[in-house]
Order: sequence, then C-alpha cells, then structure tokens
Amino acid sequence: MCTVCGCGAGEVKIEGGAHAHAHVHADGTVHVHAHDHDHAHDHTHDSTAPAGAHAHTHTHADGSTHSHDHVHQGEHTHDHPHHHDHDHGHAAHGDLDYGSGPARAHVPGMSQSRMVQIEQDILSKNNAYATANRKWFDSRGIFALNLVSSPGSGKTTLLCKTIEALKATLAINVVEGDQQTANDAERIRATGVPALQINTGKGCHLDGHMVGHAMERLKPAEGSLFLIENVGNLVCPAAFDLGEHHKVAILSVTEGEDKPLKYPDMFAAADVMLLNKCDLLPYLQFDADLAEANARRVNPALKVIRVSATTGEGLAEWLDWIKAGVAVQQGKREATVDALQRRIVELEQQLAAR
Ligand SMILES: Nc1nc2c(ncn2[C@@H]2O[C@H](COP(=O)(O)OP(=O)(O)OP(=O)(O)O)[C@@H](O)[C@H]2O)c(=O)[nH]1
Ligand SMILES: [Mg+2]
Repeated sequence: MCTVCGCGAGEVKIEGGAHAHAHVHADGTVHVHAHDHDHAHDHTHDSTAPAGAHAHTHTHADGSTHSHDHVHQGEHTHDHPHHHDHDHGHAAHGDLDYGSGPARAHVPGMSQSRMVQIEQDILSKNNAYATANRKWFDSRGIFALNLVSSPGSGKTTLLCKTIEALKATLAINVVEGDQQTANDAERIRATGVPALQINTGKGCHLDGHMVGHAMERLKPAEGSLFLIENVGNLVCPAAFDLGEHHKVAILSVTEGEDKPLKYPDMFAAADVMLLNKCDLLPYLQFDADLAEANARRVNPALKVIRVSATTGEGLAEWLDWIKAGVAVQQGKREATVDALQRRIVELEQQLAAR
C-alpha cells in the first residue's frame, strides 16, 4: 500500500516535457517538485535536523506513547513483531491478517507507528494539493470526476462513449494515468477532445500534485467537464484525493461479485459505481443484484448504474447524472468570491460611468 511505504515515489512524466520528482528522505518525509527540461535547475533540501536524524515514536505495552529524536550512524532497521490474538472470523483456520494493526498494513522492517507517521505525511501533503485543485475547479464552475477501477474494466471505453455523447454541448478535458504508454490519451484525442497522459512509472496511482500540473497544461474552460482516468488499480487510488468532486468506481461483470467486499476502500471512497460490460451477462455466472448488494454493504449511499460501454445500454442515466453535476458546478461559480469580485468591478465601472 503506497501510503505507508512510499512506493509511489518514482519518476513521474507528464506529457509535454515537464516532469515531477518525488523524493522520500531518510526521515520518511516526502518532497515533490516539478521542473521543465528547457531550463537548468538546482535544488537543495534544507533541513535543520542533522543528517539522518528523525523523531521516533514508541508505543509501550501499557498503551502509553513517547517520542524522541535520534541520529542514525548507518543504515539499520528494527522490527517490532506483534502478535495479535484478535478473534477474527477466519483466524480459526490459521489465516494471517496483516491489516489489524494501527497502520492496517505491513512493511518488512518498519514499525506500525512509523507507517502511520509516513501515511499521515504523504496524505496531508496530497490533501493540500487536492484542496487547491478543488478550489480552482469550483472557482471556475468546472465539474471534475476521477474514474477508478482495476485494469481493463472499461474506463477508457466508457470515457470515449461519454465524450462522443457530450462533446457537442460541453467542453471536456481528460487526464489519463498509466504507468507507461500514451495509448489511452491517444484513444481520447481521437474523439477530438484535449487529453494529457501522465505516466507514473513505478507509481500505482495519480496524486493531487500531478493533476494540478495537468490542469495547468490543459487550461480547462469555465463551466466545463474535467475527466480523470486513474491508473488501473483497485487499491491505491482510493486513498488519494485529486480534487475531484466524485470518485466513480467501475466494476465489470467479468471481475466477480465479491470485489467490493475484497477491496472495500475503493467502493467506500466512490459516490457512483458503474457496473460495466452488462452485455456479457448472458454468457457469465455473475449475479448483478449480489454485486450491487455487496457494494452497498461497503457504502450504503453508493449510486449504482448498470451499463455497457460497447452497446450503450444504461449510458443515458450516467450521462444525465454528469449533466446534473455540471449544472450544479456552473451554478456554484456565481457564488464564489472570484465571481463576486468580478461583479463588484463591473458594478463599480457602471457607477463611475454615471
Ligand atoms: N463486452 C464488453 N467489453 C468492454 C466493455 N467496455 C470495455 N470493454 C472491453 O474491455 C477491454 C478493456 O477496456 P478499456 O476501456 O481499455 O479498459 P480500462 O479500464 O481503460 O483499462 P486500463 O486503462 O488498462 O486500466 C477492451 O477490450 C474493451 O473493448 C463493455 O461494456 N462490454
Ligand atoms: Mg484505460
């Protein structure tokens, strides 16, 4: 899970030359910056702490916690194995559960408190970028969606169909996230709308910082629709807010009804689930009602729409939901401080002209 081990901190390439670097420092802090290749750059990492120093938190057996600084003289890791004798339903079979500690994950050689610290650090930085993105969208009345799913469930096919249906009446921009290739951005550009590919390298999700750069490049119009296709991955993108208004989870009928229960974070984070490839239902043993019920066990408020991106079945409801969201965002624009300031300037000019 990339929020606790920092495995998403590889080299990121954004189409058009700029790229972003994310560094995980020895003390676990993450530092991200972007730069263009057409100018020289230099950067230093300022730290008031001595090289290798970091704060260390221990949780004692009695539950008390204390923290102290220490300096590493060389590379070392120390592990605090914990035995949890919780009574999990499956523990009777000797199954192993590495998700029962405070970090709800396991990284060899890293303590639970360290993982929690790293996760908080990564997510708080990401959330700051995401909040700025959302504010930017809101001030311009833009409706932003983040499509998340496992690889191949039909995100790009759905996007192409959605764009074909809406592009005559709505300005649309697309951000594509994949570890490698610009295939999906090219498929989107073939529909005639602007698209930008972000390659995440070893990274397994898009983050708020990457999307901020994509927004700067795409320059979406006021009142438009901004669609983000995340990296195909049913785990990590759930934790990263990009500044979107809704996460839309896509589950295709070839994946099995149990996926919302096995990967609950994603379905809990989404507001809408598109059950895709419904054209294949006659050929499969897939219980669509059970899949919906499983998704609602994780997220009772989830809106579910059954669709087929290839036949177009169910897409009308999806398109209506998007149009309603766009209308709400366009309405909100009127109420933003920016818009009010523009109105004040206008009124002052009218007064001055009297
Ligand atoms: N039968 C059927 N096939 C579909 C449907 N939607 C997508 N597909 C097929 O599923 C495959 C994967 O579709 P994509 O749109 O590339 O899926 P994706 O989620 O964008 O994949 P990644 O970006 O790699 O994660 C393609 O062969 C599509 O033609 C559908 O509704 N029905
Ligand atoms: Mg795709």
